Amino acid sequence: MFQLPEDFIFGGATAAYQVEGATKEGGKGPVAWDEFLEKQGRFLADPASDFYHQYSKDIALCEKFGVNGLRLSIAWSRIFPNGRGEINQEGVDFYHRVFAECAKHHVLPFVTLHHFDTPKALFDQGDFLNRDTIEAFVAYAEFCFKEFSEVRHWSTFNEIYPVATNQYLLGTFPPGIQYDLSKVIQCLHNMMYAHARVVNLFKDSGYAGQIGVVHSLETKYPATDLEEDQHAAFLDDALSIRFLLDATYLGYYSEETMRALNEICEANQASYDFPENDFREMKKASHRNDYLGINHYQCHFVKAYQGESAIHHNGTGDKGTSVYKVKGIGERIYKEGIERTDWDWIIYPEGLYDLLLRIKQDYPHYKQIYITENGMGYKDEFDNGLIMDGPRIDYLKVYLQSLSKAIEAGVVVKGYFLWSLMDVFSWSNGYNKRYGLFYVDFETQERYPKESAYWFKHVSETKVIV
Ligand code: BGP
Repeated sequence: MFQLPEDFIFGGATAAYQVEGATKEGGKGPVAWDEFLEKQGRFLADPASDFYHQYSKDIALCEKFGVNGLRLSIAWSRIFPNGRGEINQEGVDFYHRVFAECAKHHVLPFVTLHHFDTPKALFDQGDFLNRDTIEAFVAYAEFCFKEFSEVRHWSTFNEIYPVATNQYLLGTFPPGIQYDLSKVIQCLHNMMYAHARVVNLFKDSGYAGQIGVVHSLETKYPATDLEEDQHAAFLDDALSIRFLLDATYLGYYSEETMRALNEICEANQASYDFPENDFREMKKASHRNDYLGINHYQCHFVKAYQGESAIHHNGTGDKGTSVYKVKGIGERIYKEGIERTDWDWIIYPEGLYDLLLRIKQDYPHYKQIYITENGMGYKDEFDNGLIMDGPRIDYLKVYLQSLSKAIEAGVVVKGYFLWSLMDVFSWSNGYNKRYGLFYVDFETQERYPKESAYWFKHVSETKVIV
């Protein structure tokens, strides 16, 4: 029997830009996404799930369905429309109302400061490639810590690796640049340094509560036993996992990480600048993280690849259209007999178990882990208010079982946030890739519990995964 601890958080995850809608309402400042999506012309982040107006409905649903934690982010540009300086009181009041509603329904808020939505004013000046953005981020964080004292669980960033790679390698996020490894690496480092600054600020000022960071960690396996494939998996892992965990928990990059990084740079004629002083701050923060948030959906099988970079992002749900080959790193492939979603995300729950055990071994002072995102993108069918999403339940079941095994093996995991609480807007897929426990009719903004919502409620109540 697979079980989860008594005091476990059974949460639902969201992000401001993906649920709030109201992108031009309530004094909110612009973000780069607004213009990027308009130009792309496929879909917009309005209305999304209209959480800006529907939040009390969503939080009431949490309570009803055993969801006792809500992961959400503050939209930086709702607080500081220009990224810094003038404060938008309407935005501040909105989040106070949301947190009050959470308290009323016994739902614990886990708040992320930055979830892919840097204010446009700062983004246009280089986003986190410009070190000035780091200073603005620290000031914004300080404002939030002082203002929102009702929040006790903070995360600095959501998914530093996808920020860097979607912006500068895949080009699926604004500014839409491809294959620029120098920018990828610099962005990773600058954001990890910004994280350290904010952790140190939080601890030095003695704010109540806990602080951590949310990383997207997708386990890498060699496609075969061949030495060259093993090396490709090592390189892919070094850039996407080890670099971030070293920065978070060591405060520097280990020799092995630097070896991989330099090899990748050489192949791509890329370079980086890691100012020596940054490491002082990062080392100080490395033992002060209260928890690690892990977003984990899939794993990758990696094969050696010698050619030029070539990536096709499957943002439509046409199975089999993904291509991911990166010069100097490797090629991600599918494996016969291993299932994947319509968006080509490989379903391999052992990947979560292996990842958790590895963190316990390599970074033993990690303290606590929350799975801050896991879930299945699916083209749900709406049948007169009934949504039978069996494949999603199957997915959740095997991943939660894997998690339960890792806890049994001694990994400290305190909670699990299912992505997503309700159907949301997806950055590069729009509205047909649904993840929610609650189906959203985006025209009427009605919510309908899916079969998975009833299943999740049962698991939350019994702590048994069946
Ligand atoms: C994570 C993000 C979320 C969410 C999720 C699903 O990377 O933190 O914001 O979007 O992935 O991704 P997608 O919407 O591309 O399927």
